[in-house]
Amino acid sequence: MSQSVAITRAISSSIVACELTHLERTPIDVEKARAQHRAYEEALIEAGYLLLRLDTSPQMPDSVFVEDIAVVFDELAIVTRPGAESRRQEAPAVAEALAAYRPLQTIQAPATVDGGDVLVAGRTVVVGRSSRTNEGGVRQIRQGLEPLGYTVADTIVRGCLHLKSAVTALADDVVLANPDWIDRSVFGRFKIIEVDSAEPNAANALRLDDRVIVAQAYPRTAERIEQAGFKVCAIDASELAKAEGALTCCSLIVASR
Ligand code: CIR
Repeated sequence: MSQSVAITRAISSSIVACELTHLERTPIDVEKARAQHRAYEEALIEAGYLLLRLDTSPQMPDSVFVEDIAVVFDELAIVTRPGAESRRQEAPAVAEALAAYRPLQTIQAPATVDGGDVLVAGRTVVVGRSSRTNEGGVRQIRQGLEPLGYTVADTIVRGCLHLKSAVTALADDVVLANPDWIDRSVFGRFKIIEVDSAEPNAANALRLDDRVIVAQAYPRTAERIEQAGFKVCAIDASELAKAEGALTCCSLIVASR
């Protein structure tokens, strides 16, 4: 496989009935959300990825947030068992797509994991224990990855839905974080770029090979990322944000090997 693949999933007509944890429900314009999602996919193609978009159905309101359904490593992919029951039916199609690229491991009940709670930076993995990811989920991830030489740490998620709402990796040794929502000691070995204090939700950025995709809504944080030497590409994800999703959530990156 010579080109890296980005797996996305279509926006369901029922996205208006998505799961919400920290947000009040506000009307979502499905066509506008689809246009924003297309622009996101185009940004992935422009960055050199082969796009693989999976279908959805009205029974899967949150299907666009494909990141929660798997975590992809060079050696394998872990197919999750999402914390929200409404999302478990999303897994089979994602597993089927990933099976073409990686051996699969699957999180087994009663453990739950949302991919949004799993931060990967090189050989370091940090798993957030949250309303979606439980102790059993952390244990199964550790059992799957430690034999492969990964270091797996865990931390509590507070203030937001997923660990990656609070912190994402911009490089193997750099994270972007909202300092109020993370335990700094867990990220001791990383350089931490803090989001601007006026932009608490800006910590979710999508790291690609040569650039970082950020949300247009957070220009001050984008400037900080740029000043740290990263190439930044900003896209409008405002409609998806109403479904409590951000940028990493909308793709699974399968790196070429
Ligand atoms: C959910 O609550 O599951 C969706 N409405 C949003 C999921 C966003 N995913 C992510 O942050 N990884």
